[in-house]
Amino acid sequence: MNNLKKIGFIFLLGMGIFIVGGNTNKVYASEITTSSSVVFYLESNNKTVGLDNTTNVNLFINNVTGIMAEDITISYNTNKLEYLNANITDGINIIQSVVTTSGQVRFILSSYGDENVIDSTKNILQLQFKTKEQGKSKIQLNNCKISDGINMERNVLKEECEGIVIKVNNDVNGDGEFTLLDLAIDSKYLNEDAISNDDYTTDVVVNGKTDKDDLDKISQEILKNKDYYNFEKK
Ligand SMILES: [Ca+2]
Ligand SMILES: [Ca+2]
Repeated sequence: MNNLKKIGFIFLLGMGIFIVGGNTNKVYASEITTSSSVVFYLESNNKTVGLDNTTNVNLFINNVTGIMAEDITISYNTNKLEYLNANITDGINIIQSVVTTSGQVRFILSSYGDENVIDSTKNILQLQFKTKEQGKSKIQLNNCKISDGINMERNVLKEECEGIVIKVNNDVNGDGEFTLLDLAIDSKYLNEDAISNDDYTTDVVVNGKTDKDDLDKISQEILKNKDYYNFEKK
């Protein structure tokens, strides 16, 4: 190795040590990507819903500024959920919406003029689904794009999209059958606002309240539940 090569080698070795050493406590600009920041996400007030009930799911845009248009595909399992409709927020237009039979809805949205440019977190769509099957059901976001109306148009990465899991409970406590316990739970919360959480779905006859109609429906279902108590069997 001649002197010139030696100097070059030492220089490169030094740079390598510097870079490796630097990585331990330095964040490079290229590492600060929006991939750690969610651009689109779904949210619902009721993550647990009764069977054959409707539930609202809100689509939010987040962590972006200067956005004028969006192309979003929402996918779900048609055995578990039925898509009913979508409402938009003021200032946003649904230019196109396409529903497939395989469980996808695509929305092409745009802001209504520059005064409605999206500069902060915003709920842009309210989607309504009907529950069809007990269990957990995912609603996902795919193939999303955004544009600023100047010169930027980009795909929103998969990791920048956050879907939602809806838990569909047929009965009150979600064990899959109506028994006396379901009746007892609703009786405990009678005449209070409906409870919808990971443990209970008290609003069996949906009206936002835990009420007498819920008790009647639960008791009818208990009578039908032959696995629980087959009263007529001698
Ligand atoms: Ca139950
Ligand atoms: Ca009710």
